[in-house]
Amino acid sequence: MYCLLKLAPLFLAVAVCNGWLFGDFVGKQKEQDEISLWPLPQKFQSSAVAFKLSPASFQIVHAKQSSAGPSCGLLENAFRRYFEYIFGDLKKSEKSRKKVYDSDLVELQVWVTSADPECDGFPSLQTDESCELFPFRLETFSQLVYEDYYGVNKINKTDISDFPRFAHRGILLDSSRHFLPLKVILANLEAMAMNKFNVFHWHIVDDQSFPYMSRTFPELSQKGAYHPFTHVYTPSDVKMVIEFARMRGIRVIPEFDTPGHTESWGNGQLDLLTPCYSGSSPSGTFGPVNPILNSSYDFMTQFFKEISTVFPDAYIHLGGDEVDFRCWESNPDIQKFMAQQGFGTDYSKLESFYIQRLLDIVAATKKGYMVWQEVFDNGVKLKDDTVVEVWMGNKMEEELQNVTRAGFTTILSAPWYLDYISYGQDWQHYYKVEPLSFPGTDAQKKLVIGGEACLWGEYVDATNLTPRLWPRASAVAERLWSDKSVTDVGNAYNRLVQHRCRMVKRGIPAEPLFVGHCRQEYK
Ligand code: CP6
Repeated sequence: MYCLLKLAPLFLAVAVCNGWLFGDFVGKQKEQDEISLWPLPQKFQSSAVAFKLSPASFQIVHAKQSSAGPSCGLLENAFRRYFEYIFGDLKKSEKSRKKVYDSDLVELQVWVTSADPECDGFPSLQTDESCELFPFRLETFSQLVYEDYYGVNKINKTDISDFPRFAHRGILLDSSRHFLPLKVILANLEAMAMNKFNVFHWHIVDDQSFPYMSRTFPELSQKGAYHPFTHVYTPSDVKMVIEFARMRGIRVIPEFDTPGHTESWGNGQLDLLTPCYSGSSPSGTFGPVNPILNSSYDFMTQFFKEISTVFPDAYIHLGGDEVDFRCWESNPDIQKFMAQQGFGTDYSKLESFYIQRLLDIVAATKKGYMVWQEVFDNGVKLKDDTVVEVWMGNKMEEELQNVTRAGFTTILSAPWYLDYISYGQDWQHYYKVEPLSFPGTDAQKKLVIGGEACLWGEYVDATNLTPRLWPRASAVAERLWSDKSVTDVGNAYNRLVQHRCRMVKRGIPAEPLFVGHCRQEYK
């Protein structure tokens, strides 16, 4: 009998059960309270009809009609992971029970209707109807499972129609200000999947260190990382992050921020950075990438050729934020170049000159690019598919208006700087943000494809990153996934308390929202 749990439309998960279970609603009210969907699905209808799930009889299987089968690594991996999440904490007696009851739910059939039967593709901005949404569907299924009064796992008959409101739902982590061990990155990808985030924006290098190990330019990390062996991401580390993310429907977009924020690049690449002057002689310090040397562009050509093959995503983030002009201003060669080009003393023209050439170099690798808002603000000519990231909190709505009026897609991170902390429940501020509240036409609003929660790394490393990020980022997750009308903070609080306990139960040390307890505390 096929009876419940349609997680439609494109991924149909049909559950098979032996029979219907009526009655036996002891403690039902309490049980119902314990179901906490996060982020809230677009549409769902649950009923009081409940089924038991036992690890002895329950299986997640491919439906006969499914276009995917056992050769799909992503599905097999997710089946295993969620089976473990659903039953991992059960009491031994329930785990070893052999008898199958009429009221047991015995199969979750996964019916894939997309055209990629191997599921070996990578998630992308466009393919939100393919395999990549699957891990999120299974997450919803697992969130519907609850433990009854007797410690038995149950699930109620439920119809769900679910899809994300925004296609780009990202988390920015910064592995330059502090090195983030692989384990921490993977744990947070795991937590991202629980919250239906689908983009890992990897701010991998910056002024302070260069942990990315480049095959073409090995000296960048040998001389620019905090430590050349222990504080680096090897090619196999990077591969592992990308594959671990892919299994969870998450894209990995690396950011190699230039021409500013590049101090660490200078250690391993001679003449890449601009020498700053003090009076008429070099001061021994260095500024942004030197934009007047051909060698700088030759380097970028080779470097981004490598990056375009290492990272499979269609986009690379090229940064372009916060360029400090003081060093350029001090350098007589740069001054001469400015005069030759007719830039006067407008150094943003020099910045644009550099970025324009860089964008052309990266476009030649067939990749799309993302940039921080300054690149747009400075009037650089951008490819039509460029994603502009709006990060400045002042005049944010004006910026969204301008970027979308010019026809560019955009993502919002300005309201979601999670590196800022304060006493109290700041998740509510993140939750109350409405990304489309700026004045503009429907066509303009469509260009806002999502947002990112940013956790800049000045004050975080492996010791405190995960609890600082979760569940605060969960507020952003619901804003980017659920319908615009989902705004009740009180209701969100109740669900988020339980969602946070679920993350804790699954091994993610997410911090508490307020006073209280979890049935299973962190161990
Ligand atoms: N690092 C880089 C940062 C920031 C940016 N870029 C940043 C700036 C201001 C605030 C927070 C972070 N730490 N590379 C700006 C995008 Cl408030």
